[in-house]
Amino acid sequence: MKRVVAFLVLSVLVIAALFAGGQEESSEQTYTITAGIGLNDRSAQYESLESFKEIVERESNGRISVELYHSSQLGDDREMMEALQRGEQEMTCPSTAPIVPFVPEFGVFDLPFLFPSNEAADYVLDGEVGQQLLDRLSDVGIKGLVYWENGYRHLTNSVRAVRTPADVSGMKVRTMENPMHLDAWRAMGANPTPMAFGELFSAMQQGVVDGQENPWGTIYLQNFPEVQGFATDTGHVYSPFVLMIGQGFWDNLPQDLQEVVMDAAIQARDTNRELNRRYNREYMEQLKEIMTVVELTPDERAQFQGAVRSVYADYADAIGQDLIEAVMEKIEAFQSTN
Ligand code: KDG
Repeated sequence: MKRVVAFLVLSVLVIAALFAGGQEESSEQTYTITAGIGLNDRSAQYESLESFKEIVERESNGRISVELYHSSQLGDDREMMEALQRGEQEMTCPSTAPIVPFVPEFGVFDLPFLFPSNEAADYVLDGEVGQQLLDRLSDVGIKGLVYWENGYRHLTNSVRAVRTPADVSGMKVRTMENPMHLDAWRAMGANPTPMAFGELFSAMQQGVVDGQENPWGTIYLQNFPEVQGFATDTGHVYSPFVLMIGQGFWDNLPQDLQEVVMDAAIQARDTNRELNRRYNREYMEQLKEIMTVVELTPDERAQFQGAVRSVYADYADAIGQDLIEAVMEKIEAFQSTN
């Protein structure tokens, strides 16, 4: 009997030791995050990803390595999000506009002239409404980490100096692949075409489109002045970026590594906003040296605002009137205390 008990105890100990060994092995498992973006390696977005990579690799003691790809090397925003869903790529960072086909509520951030300042945008995005939307991404197999910044978008074109909506009449303007952007440009009188970012430069070069709209940093760093002679500080929409990771990959990461990734995403967000704002300021000044930059008067800007107002009512159902009101209330709350 004693022998049987001793045998059983020994067996239990051996099995326990085996399991303990297994756990140790899994905590030493290594992971690779392949991250891709559409902008090039001179962008604030890429530099911020480099900072994310540096923090993650250091803080995970090499258990996570991050590989970076720029200039749509891994595909356009929509394709990369689909690759995240299939578990074929781990990370990307699109503007909110191409997220709308996946989660329609993200359209709220594409409403023209919504955010009065970068700081008001930070307040809403980093608050509960922003978080609510990030959480909605898990319905489509994606974990939304944090908001980074693309920034205020401005019109450039190869035809004429634009001061009023009448000046964009009939102009072929490339927009991001999002119906609200198309409708907003139609309302301003343009003839818009949706297109992935990776195709934009050659479309402008070949005259497939006359113009496009992007933040100053992108206009400068992607060499758009080579094919566009005119810019106008329309600032018609503030474009957030969403740093996102495949939900399957995320769920498989041990908790301590999830914390490392989330902390790095937040630290790199702060770097990103600081860098992006500086770039947008500095590159606007540099653009003035190489292209005609029109700065709108308040009255001229009001004409653009008036032209696109209809979009708010037209998209209330698709986005949800409650959500639009919740965002506007947050903006008002921010404005009244700042
Ligand atoms: O890396 C981000 C880009 O892919 C894209 O979102 C940039 O604003 C953009 C655009 O115009 O497509």
